[in-house]
Amino acid sequence: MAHKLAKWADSISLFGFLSLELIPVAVVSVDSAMGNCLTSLPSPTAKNFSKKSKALPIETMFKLPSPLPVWPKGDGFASGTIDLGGGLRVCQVSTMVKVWATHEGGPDNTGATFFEPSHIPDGFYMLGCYSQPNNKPFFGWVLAGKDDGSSEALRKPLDYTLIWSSESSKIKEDGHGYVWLPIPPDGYKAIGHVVTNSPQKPSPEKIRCVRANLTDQCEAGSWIWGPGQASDANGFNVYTVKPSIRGIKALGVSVGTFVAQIDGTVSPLSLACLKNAQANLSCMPNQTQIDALIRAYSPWVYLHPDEEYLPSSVSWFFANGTLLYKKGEETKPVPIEPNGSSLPQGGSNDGAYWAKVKIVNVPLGKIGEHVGDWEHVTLRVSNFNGELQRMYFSEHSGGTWVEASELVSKWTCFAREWGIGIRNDTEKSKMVMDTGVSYSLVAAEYLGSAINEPAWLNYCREWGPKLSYDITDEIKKVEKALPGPVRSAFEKFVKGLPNEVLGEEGPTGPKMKNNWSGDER
Ligand SMILES: *[C@@H]1O[C@H](CO)[C@@H](O)[C@H](O)[C@H]1NC(C)=O
Ligand SMILES: *[C@@H]1O[C@H](CO)[C@@H](O)[C@H](O)[C@H]1NC(C)=O
Ligand SMILES: *[C@@H]1O[C@H](CO)[C@@H](O)[C@H](O)[C@H]1NC(C)=O
Ligand SMILES: *[C@@H]1O[C@H](CO)[C@@H](O)[C@H](O)[C@H]1NC(C)=O
Ligand SMILES: *[C@@H]1O[C@H](CO)[C@@H](O)[C@H](O)[C@H]1NC(C)=O
Ligand SMILES: *[C@@H]1O[C@H](CO)[C@@H](O)[C@H](O)[C@H]1NC(C)=O
Ligand SMILES: *[C@@H]1O[C@H](CO)[C@@H](O)[C@H](O)[C@H]1NC(C)=O
Ligand SMILES: CC(=O)N[C@H]1CO[C@H](CO)[C@@H](O)[C@@H]1O
Repeated sequence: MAHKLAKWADSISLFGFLSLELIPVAVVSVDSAMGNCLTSLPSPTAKNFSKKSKALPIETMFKLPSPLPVWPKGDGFASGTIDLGGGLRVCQVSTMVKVWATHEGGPDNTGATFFEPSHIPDGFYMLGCYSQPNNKPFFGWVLAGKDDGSSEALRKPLDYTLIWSSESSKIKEDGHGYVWLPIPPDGYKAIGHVVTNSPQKPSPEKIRCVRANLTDQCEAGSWIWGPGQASDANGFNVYTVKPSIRGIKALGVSVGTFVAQIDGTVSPLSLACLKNAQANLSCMPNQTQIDALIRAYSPWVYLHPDEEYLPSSVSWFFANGTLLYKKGEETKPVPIEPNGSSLPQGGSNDGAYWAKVKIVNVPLGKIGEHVGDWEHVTLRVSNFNGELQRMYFSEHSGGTWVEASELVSKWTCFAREWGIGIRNDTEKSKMVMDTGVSYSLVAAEYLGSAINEPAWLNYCREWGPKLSYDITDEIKKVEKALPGPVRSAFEKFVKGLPNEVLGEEGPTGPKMKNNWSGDER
C-alpha cells in the first residue's frame, strides 16, 4: 500500500495505490459479464421533474459526514489563504447568496442556480459568481482575491457586456437572470462573470479583474446549464472552468467560477484562471499533516465475496515467488528481493523485462488472466482548509472523478462500473481493507529528500507477462457457448476492453501511468 502526493496549486491529490492484486478484475462467469454489459444506466433525462412536489437536491447543503478535524500545525497548508505570488493572495469562499435560478434545462432537466459569494473576508474581492446544476446538493466555492502588495494585482473592470438574459426565453425560472462579462483594463483579465436578477448593469465595484501575468489559460469543463436538455452548440450554455494545462508540474489554479458561452464560442475562452506564478509550494501539507489527511480520508475497500485473489503488499508479492524475467533469457528468471532493489531502474517499458508469479486458472478461459494489477483511488483535498473535494476511482486505463457531494449517491452506479462492468462490484463482503491502517508514503516530490522512493516505484516494465496465446481463439471458445443474439453483444463488449483486461499486456507500475503526473480524467 502506498500513497503519493501530487502538487496542486489549490489542492493536493493523495494518490493512493491501494493494492497489488494477484489476478484481479476480470474473474467472472460469462453470465454476470453479460448481465452487466447489457445493463444500461438510467438515462439522465428520463426522470419526470414536472411534478414540483419533490425537493431538489440543491436545496440541501452538502456537508461531509463528520466535521473537518483540526489539522496539525504546518507551514501554509489549511491556513485559509494562499499567496499566489506577484502580490495576489486568494481565499476560498463557500458562503453564497442565491441570485437567480431556472427550474428546467441542464442535466436531468432540473435547471441550475446562480450564486454570488458573500461574507468575503475584509480586503478580498469577488473574482466571479458560482453556478451549479440543481440535480446535486449545494457544494461549491469560489476564490476571492486580495492585493497583497503595491503591484496592482487586481483592478476594477472598465465596464460590462451583457452576454445573455433569460428575458426572451420561456423557461421556468425565478424572475429573470442576466449574465455579465467584465471588460478588463489593458493588461488585466476577467476571471468570472457577474449574474444579476435585474437588467441594471452591475457596479464596477462588484468584481475585480486580475493582472494578466498572474493568470493562465483555461477551458470549459462539465456542462452546468443550457435551456435545453443537452448542451446545444447553437445556443446559450454554462460550463465549469478548469486550467487548460493540468498536472503536478502545471501552475494553473481553478477559481471555481463558471463560463457562459453563446453559439459554442469555445476557444479562446473569454475568461482566464489564476496561476501559482512562483510555483510556491508552501501551501502543501508537511508529513505530520499528510498523516492526518490519510487518517481522515483513507477509504475502506470492500472486496467482492467471490474474490479469490486478494490484495497484497509489494513486499509480499516479491517475497512469495515472484520472478523477474529477461527477454532472451526466459528460462533463467531470477527472484526479486523484498525491497525490489534488483529490479531494473528507469528506462522505458520496452518489453525487456517482466515479473510473473504463477499460472492460474480463470473460469473465462484465458481472457482476464493477468498476474499483477494495480488499483487506485485519488482523493483531492483543498489546500485552503483540508476539505475533501472529490475522489477519482480508477478503472483500468481510465477512471471517473466523483464530487464529494455525490460520493454516496453515485457509489452504487460507480461501483457497478468499476471493472468496466465485468463484475458486479457492489456486492460487499466481509473482506474489507482499511487503507489507512498500514500505509507508506512513497513519493512527495516537494518534500525533497525526506521521502525515499522505493526501488519498485521506478521499475518501468510490466508487472506481468506479455501473453502469447491467440486472444481471438480464446474469445471464440467462449462465444461458441453463447446463443446468437448474445454472442454479437459479447463480441462488441470484448472489443471495447483494454488490452490489460484481455491479458495481452501486463500492467505497468503506478508511476508509469500517465496520470501519476497528469490530471486524471
Ligand atoms: C410527467 O408528469 C406530469 C404531471 O404529473 C404528467 O402530466 C406527464 O405526463 C409526465 N410525463 C412523463 C414523460 O411521464
Ligand atoms: C510540520 O510543521 C509543524 C509546524 O511548523 C512542525 O511542528 C512539525 O514538526 C512539522 N512536521 C514535520 C514532519 O516536519
Ligand atoms: C511562498 O509563500 C509563503 C507564504 O506566503 C512566503 O512566506 C514565502 O516567502 C514564499 N516563498 C517564495 C519562494 O516566494
Ligand atoms: C507582472 O507584471 C508586473 C507589471 O508589469 C511586473 O511588475 C511583475 O514583475 C510581473 N510579474 C511576473 C510574475 O511576471
Ligand atoms: C509470503 O506469504 C506468506 C503466506 O501468505 C506470508 O505468511 C508471508 O508473510 C509472506 N511474505 C512476506 C514477505 O510478506
Ligand atoms: C535490499 O535488500 C538486499 C538484500 O535482500 C540488500 O542487500 C540491499 O541493501 C537492500 N537495499 C535497500 C535499498 O534497502
Ligand atoms: C449488484 O449487486 C447488488 C448487491 O447484491 C444488487 O443490489 C444489484 O442489483 C446488482 N446489480 C446488478 C446489475 O446485477
Ligand atoms: C493528463 C493525462 O495524462 N491524462 C490521462 C489519464 O489517463 C487516461 C487513461 O490512460 C488518459 O486518457 C488521459 O489522457
